[in-house]
Amino acid sequence: MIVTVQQHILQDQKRFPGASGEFSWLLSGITLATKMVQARVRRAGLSDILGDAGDVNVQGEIQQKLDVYANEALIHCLSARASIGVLASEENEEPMIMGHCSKEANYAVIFDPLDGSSNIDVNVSVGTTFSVMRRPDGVTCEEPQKWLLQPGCKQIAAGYVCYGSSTVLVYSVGNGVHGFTLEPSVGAYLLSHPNIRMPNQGKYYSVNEAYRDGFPPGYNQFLDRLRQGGLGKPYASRYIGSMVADLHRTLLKGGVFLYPPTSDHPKGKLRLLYEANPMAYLVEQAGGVATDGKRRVLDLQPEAVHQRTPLIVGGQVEMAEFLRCVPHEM
Ligand code: P6P
Repeated sequence: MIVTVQQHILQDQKRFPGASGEFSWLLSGITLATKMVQARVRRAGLSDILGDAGDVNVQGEIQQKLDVYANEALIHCLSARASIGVLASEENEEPMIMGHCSKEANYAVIFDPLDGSSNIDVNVSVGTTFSVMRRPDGVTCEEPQKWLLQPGCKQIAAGYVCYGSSTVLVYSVGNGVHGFTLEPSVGAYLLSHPNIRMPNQGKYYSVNEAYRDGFPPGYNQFLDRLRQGGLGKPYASRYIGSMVADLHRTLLKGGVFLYPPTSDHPKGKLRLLYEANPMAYLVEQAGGVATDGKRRVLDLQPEAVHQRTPLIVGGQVEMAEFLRCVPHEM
């Protein structure tokens, strides 16, 4: 049976607080923007023919860097949703307060418009991530930080779009994780991965091993255990270097993904609000575990919109072993 994301959301959104079509309308801003983005991502290699960022192309259009284009598409599409009062983007230093922000604007959307964009030139999958927070009671439109700096457990929805061999949208509103594949000929996201469950154990670990000399104690012991068959069959390694793609594989196939603290990034490289939180929300909804190496990611109290965090996500078996090797406060 063909189910579009709009149909699925309408069935789902009774779980969405204050459901009155708000989430389906909010999510339609993301689906529209990501369809626009994927159309450009698919043509990225043609930019030298069609004009590079800042150039004027043969059609007389000003060419934009893809991440600038993606950011503007998301801001444009989401600003048209009256239920959204605040936007925050990886591309914008400061949060954006919507002009229509008033009492019925109850949601903030935090997003990374094009994660992994440095990979585009070599045709590697990239992604868009998003996280939806509800305005805390008593908070006004003049206090956008208070809408944003909430622990990830307060998210009411989260998801990503992976621009890979196909374009896949994965989201959750708190009752399971569902995946939709874009059918380009009709421009609709069709349900392709209903109720995604993360395997208890996988066969891959995913980490940038170039940094292993700077990992904190216990991490290399954990990785050696996986590699040497400590959890049964020895693991293989898969690392794409594009978080959304690495985490999409980990969600579907199981295993473990790590971006640990490193000597260059002692607080980790990935961003808490719009990379770690949405991914941790989805992983937990799918039955997996997500920590920062000490605590549950979704319990972390953010101090700044662009703060970084280490991120380790995996299935129950791998993460039980990780917690044995690396002491946590959980
Ligand atoms: P490294 C891409 O630049 C990114 O932000 C994530 O998508 C990815 O997981 C990470 O950086 C890769 O970082 O240090 O391994 O190249």
